[in-house]
Amino acid sequence: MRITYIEDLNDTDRDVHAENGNWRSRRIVLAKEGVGFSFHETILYAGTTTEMWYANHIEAVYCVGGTGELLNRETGEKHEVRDGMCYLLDGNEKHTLTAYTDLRMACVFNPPVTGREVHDENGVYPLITED
Ligand code: 9YT
Repeated sequence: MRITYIEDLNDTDRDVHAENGNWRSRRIVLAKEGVGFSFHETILYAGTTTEMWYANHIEAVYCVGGTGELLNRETGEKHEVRDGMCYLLDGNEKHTLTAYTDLRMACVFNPPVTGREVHDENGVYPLITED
């Protein structure tokens, strides 16, 4: 059993800040844990809008705080984001998150993120696997 207190990840290599300052993500479970998924807490800062596209990963996101809006860029549909809202990107959908207040999101990725991914020019994380 592994126990993590989120504050213990602060300022470690599991504490990742977006280059554009839109979000911070603390990676609680990574590929190196070898359990088949990664688990992150992501804070998207109030007033920001972030385009995302996880072409190589399935992601589930559960909002546990804040308010905002999710746009499915493939259908044009918009959805209210608030505590208790979950979205599953089971079709690798391109999407955009707007944070009205700080959004606190619990995120699961399959395959797991290693921690070495960098967004490419399309906002995609490459598929990297642990040896
Ligand atoms: C809300 C969301 O999609 N978070 C994704 C994870 C975050 N970009 C990260 O940990 O890299």
